[in-house]
Amino acid sequence: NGHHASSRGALIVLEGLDRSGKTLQSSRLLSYLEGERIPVELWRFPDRSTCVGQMISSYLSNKSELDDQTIHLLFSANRWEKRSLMETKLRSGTTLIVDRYSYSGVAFSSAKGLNIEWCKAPEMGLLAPDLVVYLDIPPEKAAARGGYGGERYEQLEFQRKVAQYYQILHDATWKSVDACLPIEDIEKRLRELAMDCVTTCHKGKPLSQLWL
Ligand code: FDM
Repeated sequence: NGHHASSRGALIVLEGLDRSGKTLQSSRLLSYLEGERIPVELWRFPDRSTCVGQMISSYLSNKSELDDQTIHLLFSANRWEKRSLMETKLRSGTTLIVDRYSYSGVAFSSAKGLNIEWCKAPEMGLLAPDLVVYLDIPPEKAAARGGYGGERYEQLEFQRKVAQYYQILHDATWKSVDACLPIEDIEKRLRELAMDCVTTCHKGKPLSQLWL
């Protein structure tokens, strides 16, 4: 019917430091929403499957060197190259769970010393998330979880700086969840937040754009 034809999916982003539990929680949320018969897909950035994504992947694993501005713009280009597909999916009613987005882009590059407004500029006009869940973990606790895989940014001192920039980016669409709670508690909170968001989007909340 008409209502369903016009209802769109929600853009739900998970953010947080490395080892905050984003990847585990996004896949759990995916299974939950699937079980609720909600059309949903799980995406992640960087999307390493594209040509740009392969350049990013090689940089992250220290197989290539790029200056800070260049890699920043590649991360952004990697979101831009998915933008139209993202919009098509959302408008056709599919909810997207996205593991990292522009907030990672700005927080990580600013933590290297790039100007934050410069970092935000290429993100302007990308689709704005309907919900950002920030999995909040003290950098020391994240490091103590182990399993930093040796990629470029996986160092405590750097993660501390990233955490500071995430705080600066905090806006009205953000919900912080304590990432040190038991996994099931975080999962439950995420389910509630996601269902509320999906309902609001189905009811006709317009899609908007980032940082314009
Ligand atoms: N990262 C991720 C950035 O620096 N900028 C970005 O725009 C994005 C999306 O890349 F260290 C960083 C964050 C992290 C690394 O790691 C990607 P995962 O494990 O694939 O999330």
